[in-house]
Order: sequence, then structure tokens, then C-alpha cells
Amino acid sequence: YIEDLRKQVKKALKEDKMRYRHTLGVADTSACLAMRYGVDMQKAYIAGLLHDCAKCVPDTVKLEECNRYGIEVTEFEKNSLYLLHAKLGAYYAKELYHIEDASICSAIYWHTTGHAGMTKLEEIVYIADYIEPYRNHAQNLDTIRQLAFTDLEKAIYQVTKDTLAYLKKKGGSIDPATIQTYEYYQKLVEKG
Ligand code: DGI
Ligand code: FE
Ligand code: FE
Ligand code: FE
Repeated sequence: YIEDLRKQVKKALKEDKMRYRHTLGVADTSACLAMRYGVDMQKAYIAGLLHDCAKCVPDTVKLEECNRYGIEVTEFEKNSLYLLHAKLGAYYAKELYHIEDASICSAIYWHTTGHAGMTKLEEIVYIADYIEPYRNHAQNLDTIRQLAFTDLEKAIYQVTKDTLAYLKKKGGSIDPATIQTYEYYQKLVEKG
């Protein structure tokens, strides 16, 4: 079953080798984090495998499909259409990949922005996306990789902080969910 799922995802990613490699990295890393935090490993692996399944859909098609399938599109998302790959991916997971488990779909749904008070599985996929072994772009990666396995909330705080700084520098519009994630995990970390 998993092998089938992998093949389907590979196809959905248009045989983009880097994207597929990233996807397998996120699936494996999610499974490792699940072992660490006592989350269902199978679910974490599947969520990781499917998290970017809508990534290679052209932006205009993302918007069309969200409208067609009744997926809410905010003003922020209209300005940064690539954000929709998370929501659309969650929809695909259910409708195309027949994932009945809502906790898996919601980990996919929130994997780009995060949200305040994520479930463990959501946290795991969010962080796995950032630290998987083939990712190399971000600063503080060594620290964050270690933190992910020692203090998950601190790791998320650091990732949201770095992401906000990156978006501000780049001048990208910032989704309210991204700010809420940052503020929520900042409070958690400060409380100790
Ligand atoms: O799909 P991936 O590239 O594997 O990873 P992702 O879905 O986490 O997307 C990462 C990108 O999303 C990264 O460049 C930061 C950006 N991002 C995260 N939050 C926001 C955001 N971009 C905008 N415009 N607004 C946000 O709030
Ligand atoms: Fe993504
Ligand atoms: Fe991410
Ligand atoms: Fe990703």
C-alpha cells in the first residue's frame, strides 16, 4: 500500500526528482519524530509523503480547484497562490489518495503556516518539512535539527521566527496563521 502511495506521489510531483527526494525526506523524518514523541508512525509517514502532493499544480489551477471544491481562499493566499498547495494537498489526500484519517489531512493542511496549538502530528510534519536531510537553505539548521528531537516546541518557535524574518526581508505577504503560530509558540517557550 505504501509503495503504491509513493508511486502515485512521484507521478503527482511530475517526476521532479528534487521535490520527490524532499518528500521522501519529510516522510522519513516525520516517522522518526513520531517514534520520538509517541505518535503513530504510519500516520506520520503518510502525512509526510503526501504533504506536498499539490505542490506541482500550476498556481492558476490551484486557485481554480480551490474555488471548484469549495476550499476557502483568503486575501493573503490570493497574493501568494503557492500557499494553497497545503489546503489543496489536504483535499487531494482525502479525495484522490483516499486518506480517511482527518488527523493526517489536517497535518497536510497546516504544514506551511502552522497554527496556534497544533496537534503533535501537525507539529511533526511542520518541523520535518523544515529539517529533512535534503533541505539546506535555512540558517540555524543544525540547531533546529537537534532541537526537533529534544524540545519540539522550541524548534517550532525557532522555525517560525526565522520564517517571519525571511518573509519580511523578502517582502512577502505574511499569512495571519504564520504570525499566530509564532506568537503561540513564543508564549509556550517563554513560560518554560
Ligand atoms: O512546500 P515546501 O517548499 O516544502 O515548504 P512549505 O510548504 O513550508 O513552504 C515554504 C515556503 O512558504 C517558505 O518559502 C516560506 C513560505 N511561507 C511560510 N509562511 C508564509 C509563507 N509565505 C508567505 N507569503 N506567507 C506566509 O505566511
Ligand atoms: Fe509545502
Ligand atoms: Fe514548511
Ligand atoms: Fe515540503
